[in-house]
Amino acid sequence: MRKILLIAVAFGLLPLSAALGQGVITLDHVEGLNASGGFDDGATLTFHLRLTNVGDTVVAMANGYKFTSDGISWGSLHGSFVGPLDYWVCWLWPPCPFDIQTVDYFPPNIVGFQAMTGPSGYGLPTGFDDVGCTITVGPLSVNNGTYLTLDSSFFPPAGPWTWLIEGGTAVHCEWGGPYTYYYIPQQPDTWLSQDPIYLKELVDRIIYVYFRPADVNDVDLCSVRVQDKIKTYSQDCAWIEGDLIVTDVFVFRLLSPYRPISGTVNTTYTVSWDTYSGDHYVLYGDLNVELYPGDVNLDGEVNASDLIFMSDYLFNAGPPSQLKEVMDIDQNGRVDALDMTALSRLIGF
Ligand SMILES: [Ca+2]
Ligand SMILES: [Ca+2]
Repeated sequence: MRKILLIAVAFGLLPLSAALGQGVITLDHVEGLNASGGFDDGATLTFHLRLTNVGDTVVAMANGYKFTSDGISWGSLHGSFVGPLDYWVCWLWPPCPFDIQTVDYFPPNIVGFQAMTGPSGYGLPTGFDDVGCTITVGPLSVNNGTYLTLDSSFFPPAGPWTWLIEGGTAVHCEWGGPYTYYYIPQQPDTWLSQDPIYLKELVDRIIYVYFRPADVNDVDLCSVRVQDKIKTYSQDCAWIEGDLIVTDVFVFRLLSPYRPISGTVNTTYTVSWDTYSGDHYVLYGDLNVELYPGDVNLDGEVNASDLIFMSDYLFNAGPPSQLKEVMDIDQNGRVDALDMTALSRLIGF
């Protein structure tokens, strides 16, 4: 008899009564989202649906769900009864809420759950509040789309969204959705080949900037810029190393906005790029500088050659240091003969 009632409802033969407040199906949580709270291209998402019954015992249910999007497609849809409604749990440890459960698929975007009590089922009891169904969708393919929405649905052939209580009365089950999630690629990060930067240790004054994009092959390598304007130094364009993109910059160009540098610098830099798919990205990374006062010729040593460099600058019209502020050994704001004395003392002469 109950099976006949369910089928009758599923085919739309019974009118729905207006007994509101029976219960609600809500989205408990989603597995597969990234740290940004969105989904990546290629992600597989599992929606966990919570069934809450605040009315009479439900002896049969028919609930359908549909996915809509603006350009997101997926490999497959899969629905399961889980938790107390799991078929195998019921089979091993009867009695259970429902004896008969079916998951129906209507490609490409609808999945329906039907269940009913039989000889041993006791129905979804008053006060039931647990995750009872999951829907897994994926892998997702992002084709210029931005969102994926899960909503309630009638499903063919005219299967309504309803619960039945004892006596065959169809009652209204509320739906907490629709629930929408967005394509928000996991934000990649960036770092420098040296942090903090020790100028004396930099070979050829070059520092490398690394970042991890969502797809290295989608990066326009010639669009990569550090600090919004600095192009790759040693080559025409940035290059790929595994799942990273690398660009290099002449360190004094990188540091120029922070000069004069008279001590430790703690700030951030940016690296930006365009993708072939039309997006523009900007990332922030840590930029810290440690100075070695006295290494005025920046050759990695603090010794007599620095005294000669300083002397040439002060008295023989020699070139200044590439980081002129390091010549202000006594840090009084001027570079003069007193710094020669201070440098001599620093070196130990
Ligand atoms: Ca030196
Ligand atoms: Ca000085």
